[in-house]
Amino acid sequence: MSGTRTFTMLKPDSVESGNIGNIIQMITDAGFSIKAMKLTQLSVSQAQEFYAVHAERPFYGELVNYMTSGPIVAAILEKENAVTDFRTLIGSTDPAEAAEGTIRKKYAESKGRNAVHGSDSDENAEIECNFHFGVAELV
Ligand code: DAT
Ligand code: MG
Repeated sequence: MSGTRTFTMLKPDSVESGNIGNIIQMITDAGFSIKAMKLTQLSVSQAQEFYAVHAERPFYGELVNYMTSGPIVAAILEKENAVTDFRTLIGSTDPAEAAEGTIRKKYAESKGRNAVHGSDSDENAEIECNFHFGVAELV
């Protein structure tokens, strides 16, 4: 059975460009409820750990630099089929390939600076929620 929680980050480009209000509106309009949310900034070691699965990829250094370049908004979202439905809402990694009406189509600048993160499986959603939030931070 599909899980009901996913994890998101509104990435540094979204905060910098003043789009976090619009993006949160899209998320709640799509039926997600916010279980936890904070403005924070990743350290280099946190970004390296979060994206460890990509450590061998050529863009890893650029990705870590970018994700630590400014504040992000981290959040836990709840909805039926949260992981799948949120991946649909955000659209393809590359905004040039993202469907109309998706967050990345509207707000992402490029494949690297792509506005928003969404967990790719229920297992990773749980790991990522726990990475950023403690039990006391959940409402
Ligand atoms: P997604 O964020 O859609 O799950 P991913 O897990 O494949 O995509 O990659 C993680 C992030 O790494 C992605 O959001 C942006 C960056 N990235 C991926 N492929 C890239 C590439 N070819 N060039 C630059 N950055 C890339
Ligand atoms: Mg991914």
